[in-house]
Amino acid sequence: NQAASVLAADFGAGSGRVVRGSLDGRRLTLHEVHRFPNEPVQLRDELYWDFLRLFYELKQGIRKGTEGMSGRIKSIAVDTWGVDYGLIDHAGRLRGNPRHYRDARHAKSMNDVLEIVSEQELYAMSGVLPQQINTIFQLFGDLQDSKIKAQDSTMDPDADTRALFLPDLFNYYLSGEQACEYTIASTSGLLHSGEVKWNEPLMSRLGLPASLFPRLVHSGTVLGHLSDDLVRELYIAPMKVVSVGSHDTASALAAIPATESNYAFISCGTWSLMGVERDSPVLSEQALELGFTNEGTVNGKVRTLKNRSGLWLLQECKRQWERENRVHSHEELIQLAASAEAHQSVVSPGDDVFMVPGDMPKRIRQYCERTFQTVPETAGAIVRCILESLALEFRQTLDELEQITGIRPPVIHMVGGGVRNRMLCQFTANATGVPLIAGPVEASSAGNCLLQYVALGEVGGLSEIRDIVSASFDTEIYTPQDAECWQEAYGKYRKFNRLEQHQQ
Ligand code: LRH
Repeated sequence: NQAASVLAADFGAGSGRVVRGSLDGRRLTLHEVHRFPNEPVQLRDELYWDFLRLFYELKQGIRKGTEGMSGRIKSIAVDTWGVDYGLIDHAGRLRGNPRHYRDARHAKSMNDVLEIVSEQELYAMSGVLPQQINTIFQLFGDLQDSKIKAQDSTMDPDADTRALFLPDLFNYYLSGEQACEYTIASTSGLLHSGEVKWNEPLMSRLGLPASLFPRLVHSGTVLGHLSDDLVRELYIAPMKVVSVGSHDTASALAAIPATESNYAFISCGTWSLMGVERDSPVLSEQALELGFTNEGTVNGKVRTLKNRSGLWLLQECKRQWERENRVHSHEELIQLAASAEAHQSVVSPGDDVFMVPGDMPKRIRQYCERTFQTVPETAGAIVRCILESLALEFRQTLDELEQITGIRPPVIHMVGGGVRNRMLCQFTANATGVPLIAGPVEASSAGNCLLQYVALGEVGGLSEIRDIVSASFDTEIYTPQDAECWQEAYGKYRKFNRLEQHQQ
């Protein structure tokens, strides 16, 4: 009597994986069957995702994940990073590769939109913090480049161009069904704040046609079945295609093994998303000023969070050192950081200068020079500076969460790849003065699998998911240490941040 399994495809901005999840009683086990790099392609001054390669990898994953399972895979679901989308024509053909959220065009598109609708209005209407990566700005850029026809242009053969967020695009080519899932759509800036509903008045003000997106569905919806063509091509048994929390962050948060209320979460990978789960969005002026956004959770509620750079700086430094033939393994870098001197310099990891790919060690040095700090020269000093800065930014975010919600979270749950970085976990507990519970690492895949079981009627809902995660994965607790020197470091961090803001 072997348990039925599901396949979860989790696409991150740097790599993707297909995982087979099996629920045996109340225990979920994950088995990674396929892992692959996700490398964007720069084409002149434009940056794209290689969608066809990603779809190829997805098929490889399905093939490997079904091997030897003789029809026991019930379903598949996809989750990806937020905001990006592909355009398809009336016949469902892909109209070019999806743009990358780090494409340089988006800064201009954002400014153009803000001439029509102010930041305050956008925030009040959508609950989403205006950031240049947001779908709303990217789509406006497409409109200006005539990739999308304006709302009032009738008689146009392209009038029924559709936009599908990346997970919805994968689902469409897997199943033939077009739908937008709530959590991924909530990253767009185009929903009514806190509601599962397209914001048509907002779209109309920008000239975006209401027909641009298909219907919205809740997380945990069975969309359809793997298309017959794919079943034949892959030589596998049929399976269902499910929309889970299609935004990777939403899937990751579903897999937080929380037993207490009012906890803060950090979902840490390339990005770090830190916030709290709530029944309704926070839309105050203060929340906007402090940079908080409101996105959707798998149970149709809201996560109020800060969307900031996570391990991106470290990943980019590593890439730069590789280009210079100074290859360091991740473990080596952490060891070097451990022996570097503490609290020498801090940067603001979310600063615009760190946004686009490039020579990150140089940009970090320049940042420190500009702010009259000790300039970190060695790899160890740079890595230490990045990890301390991230931890201090988490401290600031925790304070701000208290300011905007009136509640100080008594504990932090960290999930995602960042959990592997034990130094970052300990620094975060130290900087915030709050215990940190770390794990699971593969939270997005776990959340993805368990939402499929909800859609299949085998798991009851979110609180059952959390129980299963607690029973299935180990977590580690980090207790705060060295309060005094971290408090001092925090004072320094605040000072340099203010200095930076004044100079801009
Ligand atoms: C993290 C993430 C984040 C943002 C970004 C574009 O992987 O999904 O929540 O939306 O990618």
